[in-house]
Amino acid sequence: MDTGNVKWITGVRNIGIGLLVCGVFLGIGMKKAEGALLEGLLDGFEETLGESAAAKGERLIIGNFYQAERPDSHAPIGVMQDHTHNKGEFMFTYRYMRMFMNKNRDGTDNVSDNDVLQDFAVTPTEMTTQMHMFSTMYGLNDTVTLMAMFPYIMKSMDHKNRAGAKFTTKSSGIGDIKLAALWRLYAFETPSIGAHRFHLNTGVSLPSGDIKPRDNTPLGNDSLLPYPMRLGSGTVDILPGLTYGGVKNDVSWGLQALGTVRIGHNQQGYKEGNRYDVNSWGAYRWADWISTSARFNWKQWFNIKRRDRQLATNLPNGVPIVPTAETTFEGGKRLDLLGGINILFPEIRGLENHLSVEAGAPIYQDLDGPQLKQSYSFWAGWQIVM
Ligand SMILES: [Cu+2]
Repeated sequence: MDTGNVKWITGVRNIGIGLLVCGVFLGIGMKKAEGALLEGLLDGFEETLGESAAAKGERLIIGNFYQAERPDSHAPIGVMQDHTHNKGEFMFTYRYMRMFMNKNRDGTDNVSDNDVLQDFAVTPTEMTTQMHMFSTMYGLNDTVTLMAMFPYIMKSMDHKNRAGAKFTTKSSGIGDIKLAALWRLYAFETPSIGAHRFHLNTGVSLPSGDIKPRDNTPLGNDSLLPYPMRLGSGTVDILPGLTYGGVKNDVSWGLQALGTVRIGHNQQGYKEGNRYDVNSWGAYRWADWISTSARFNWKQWFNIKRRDRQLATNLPNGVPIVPTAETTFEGGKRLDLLGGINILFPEIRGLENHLSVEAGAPIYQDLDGPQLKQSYSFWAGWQIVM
């Protein structure tokens, strides 16, 4: 079989797996009894809670998950899949993200352009990534909330070579489409302990992003761009996660762990490293319409397995071209601290409108480098709940 055929079959297989996984989510979701999955399984726990609430003259509420009427009913805008919806609720979100990377780092040490140019013919000097993200959430029933997300990505990377000449490469287009099902696990609430909500995140990322972006470089016109400039992973990725959120009076908080697990290798013959994200946040509601937040985001991502054989890594004279074409200079870990504002507008024709912004910078980053380091990230979003 020629390679064109193999790629085509792999593509069909990947899309097939994606559809199958989504179908399973939908199928199970439809059949499940409506309610949180662990409801009724925690009788002993519920009894204890109920008794302590009764002792304080309070009533225990089980299964109260979502209140749209708070500005902090949604996590800071950089967090996704943080809440579930009640049956029949629909939400539309537009998010804009801007990320800026500047200067290189190896491990936790900064390295200069000249340091990188000792070993490579070219060094990246900075990179801007922008994303427009359109997503919808829908409360299929009181157990399952469905989510779909369509990203449009724009990347631009500046470089310098040994002769001091500078050049920029760009790539843009649709990224990897994500489909998810959020499963309500449990929620309980009393006035004195606040509300505590748990849900399971399951999802798939489909290989819709271009993994063969091309642009003009000093190596030649229409050259294949290296890994960081690509718009998707090229593989079907599984997105498991667990989310906890709490609210008491004017304070809310949350904790979320999400993974991205790549399945198989993509059409270019490589596999991006798996990644893990942990978010923890706290928010304070200053008035009915405004809350501010602080968030820690820990992420770790691994190096690329195998490699793209169409991507040149060395010049004819043997000198390595650029660190971004090396599969061992892609991984890293980072802790970001972000501050955010959520604003809730008065209801218009039964629609809740949320406007949110969030921005932050790393306080720790350890990169398998030399690799460009994150400088800041910025998020803005508009959410409509109906
Ligand atoms: Cu939502």
